[in-house]
Amino acid sequence: MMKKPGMLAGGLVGALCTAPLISLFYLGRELAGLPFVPFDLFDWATRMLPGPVVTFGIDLMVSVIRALSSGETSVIAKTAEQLIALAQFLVIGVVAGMLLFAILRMRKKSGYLPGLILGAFITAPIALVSPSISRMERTDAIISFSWILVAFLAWGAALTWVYRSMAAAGGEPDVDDSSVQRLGRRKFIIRIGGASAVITVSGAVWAALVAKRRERETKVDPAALWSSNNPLPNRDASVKPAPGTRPEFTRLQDHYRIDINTSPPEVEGARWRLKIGGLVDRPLELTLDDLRNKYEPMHQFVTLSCISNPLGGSLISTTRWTGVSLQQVLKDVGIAENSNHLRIKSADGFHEVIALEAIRADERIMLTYAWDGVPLKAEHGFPLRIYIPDRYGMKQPKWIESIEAIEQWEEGYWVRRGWDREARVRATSVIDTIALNMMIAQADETTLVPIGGIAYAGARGISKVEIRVDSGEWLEAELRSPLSGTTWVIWRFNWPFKAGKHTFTVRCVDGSAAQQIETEAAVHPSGATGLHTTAGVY
Ligand SMILES: Nc1nc2c(c(=O)[nH]1)N[C@H]1C(S)=C(S)[C@@H](COP(=O)(O)O)O[C@H]1N2
Ligand SMILES: [Mo]
Repeated sequence: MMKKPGMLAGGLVGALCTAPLISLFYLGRELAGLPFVPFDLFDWATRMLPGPVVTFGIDLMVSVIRALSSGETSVIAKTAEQLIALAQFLVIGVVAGMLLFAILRMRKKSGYLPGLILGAFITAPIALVSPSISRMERTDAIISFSWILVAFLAWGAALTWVYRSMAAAGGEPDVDDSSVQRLGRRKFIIRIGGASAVITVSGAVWAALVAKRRERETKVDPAALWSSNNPLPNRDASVKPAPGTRPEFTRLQDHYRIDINTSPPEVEGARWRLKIGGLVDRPLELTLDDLRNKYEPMHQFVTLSCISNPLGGSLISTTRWTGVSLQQVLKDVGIAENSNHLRIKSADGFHEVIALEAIRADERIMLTYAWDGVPLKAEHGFPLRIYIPDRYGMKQPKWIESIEAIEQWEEGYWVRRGWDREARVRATSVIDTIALNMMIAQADETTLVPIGGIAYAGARGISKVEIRVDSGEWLEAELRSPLSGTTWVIWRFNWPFKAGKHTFTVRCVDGSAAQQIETEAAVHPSGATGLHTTAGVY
């Protein structure tokens, strides 16, 4: 006679029942926009964990990615996050399976009640913490809650059924299922594994096909992009980028992405309203069309950088932003005398606070609804985000839902988690290329090798870039006139080639004559500083 199945079996069966559950949630999301629980749980955890832990996790992930690959850090980071979220959920399933088997083992009769109770017990906290449910309208939230409840009840029942089948072989009196007896426990588990794999894979494939189709449908037509139809304003600039320098204008699909969401919040444009309230004379609700049509559109070439961008990193991009000056919109609401700040809240629970003084002083601060001539992509903040010159991305909410005029300054999302209050962009310069394959022969028999890259100092602009070869003198590079006063500047230095092992170092001076900080500092808490170098045998 076989023994009752124990915790080890519980863990295994937990995994085998949780994998199809993940697939089912994926299908639910793609077919009906229901919450994808594994990501919700992960997102909740990142919002709840103490700031230093999250920061450590992000830093670690960015360094591992940079050490292991040359791909786009932000894309790989999102994928890694998603895999961690799935693993986390699977582990919860394993632990719950162990727990359930342990409980069932202790009971004389293994009815379905403990499994159902476990399913319900798991649902309650998940539904409570799910950031996607908390963002929903009431009825949608109820539907989503019910879906999660039913899914977990089914999961609890499935686990129990497997337990009972296995226990039957162990001679449990009230269970008369003899299939396990016939098959043997090992074969039975293999069958369960097979069924689990079939459901998991077919569900995931179906969901992926639905997702692919929607992606095709919502794909932006390249012909609609501003950059497909217009030359860049500095096309005639005399300084040409050294071959191999990153594109001066980042293609939309290549723009880095960083936010606190494993998958971006999906905001429905037609139902969305920008609510402006708090200490104002006339609270306002604006539709997307109001923003597009009632106000003079404003276009700005903008370089956006993440404060977590390491020295020479790829979390920095440039495109053309379109929106309305916040000054214009605020005129219509009438800010009350006693109001000093605006609190901006986003659909994902992110928030930031900006001083009204800063807005009054800078008409470039802009509510942005389009990038490169088309509506913002979901992951970049559709329908509305803000642009604040000279600040890192952490100060600039995407997916904006409301703006409230308030009296006192408050900490924003990342400030509360230990990052810089101002998050003013620190000057940085980067070597992108030593273009050895593009040597320029000179009349005097020397050869020049173009070296190039970018320099960026927020809205302060760049006044000088210098290059040092090995421990030689600092030599001035040429500056290409930039797309605007707030974008990165492309620099180029024609290096008189000398074969051998060399180290190249770059530094810059910003538009207010301040030298780039040479002391090395990590990204936390105020952005990376230090000089970028490239070394090799040439
Ligand atoms: N609502 C919301 N806005 C946000 C964030 C976020 O997590 N949620 N992340 C910020 C950070 S840290 C950066 S660097 C920029 C990145 O914008 P992008 O992903 O469009 O490049 O968005 C900012 N705005
Ligand atoms: Mo960021």
